Amino acid sequence: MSSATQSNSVPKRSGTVALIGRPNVGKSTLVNNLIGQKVAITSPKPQTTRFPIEGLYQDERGQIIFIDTPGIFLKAKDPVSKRVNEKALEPFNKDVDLALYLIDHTRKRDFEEAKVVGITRKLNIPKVLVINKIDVTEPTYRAQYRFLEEECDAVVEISALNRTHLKTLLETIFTMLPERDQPIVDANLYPYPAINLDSRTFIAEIIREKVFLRTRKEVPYTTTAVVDNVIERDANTTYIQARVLTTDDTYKKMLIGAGGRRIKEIGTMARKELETATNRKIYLDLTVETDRHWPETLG
Ligand SMILES: Nc1nc2c(ncn2[C@@H]2O[C@H](COP(=O)(O)OP(=O)(O)OP(=O)(O)O)[C@@H](O)[C@H]2O)c(=O)[nH]1
Ligand SMILES: [Mg+2]
Repeated sequence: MSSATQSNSVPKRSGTVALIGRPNVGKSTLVNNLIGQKVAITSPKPQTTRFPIEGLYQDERGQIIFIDTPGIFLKAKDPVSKRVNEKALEPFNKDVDLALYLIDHTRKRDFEEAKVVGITRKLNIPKVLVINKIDVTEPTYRAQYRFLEEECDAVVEISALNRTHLKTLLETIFTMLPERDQPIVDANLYPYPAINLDSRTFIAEIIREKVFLRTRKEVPYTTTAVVDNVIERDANTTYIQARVLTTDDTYKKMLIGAGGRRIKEIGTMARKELETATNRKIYLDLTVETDRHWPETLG
């Protein structure tokens, strides 16, 4: 290679960046808004994300594989919570170049945060402390988190929801990633949408999000969604057959709602979002079933 070429070429930086944090701090919202499309479902309820989800970001500076993870929580007693908590840490057993430790300054530091601090301290990789929800000024417990600013290699304040300072965050991440001559993934392996989920899983996640948004208390935590059939009827129309599974008949009744109104509402919300995402007409046949054993399928 001639010296002229060498001096002109800016080395690219690429790597895998995993998020870590308590439930509800805004990890999935951040990944979606960094990537610019929905890869992970979000809701005001904790424990929305149940397994790690990857999404690819790339520009002239290089490639970043973001890994959204389930929030880490203290009391994991039931089988679903236990498994979800284990899954939160799985990405860190693989090659992760950088951790984004997200905190929500509007919530008090507590034992749950202490657990996350303990886990994060053991990670032998660079860490960026991401202070999220700066669009909210009151209440703030910023001072309780100050010690973390010293422990991490960089600090960035953002609003994931309003996309504030996301450019600064990306710039910080790129400077901390290793230089690599080659792309780390073939971008063609991440066709639109740029996620590592097959479409059935993605559709099931959208349905599960609507369950989280439209049911109360423990109901969302007893449920999952399964897609049985996706049939392309013609160039513009897709027929989807799916089920919401719950562990108990009582919850099944709540999910169906009076006169079937609740499940109809969940189905309509999911259908509309899928229509927007795919630009196709969607028929969604959605039913509710009791299956006490579905948590065993969490893997
Ligand atoms: N005001 C405000 N709300 C935010 C911000 N980021 C996320 N949220 C909200 O916080 C709630 C939780 O967001 P999620 O992205 O689902 O949080 P998460 O960390 O992925 O949660 P789990 O998957 O349960 O671990 C949602 O209601 C979001 O709209 C932010 O910057 N500002
Ligand atoms: Mg999440």
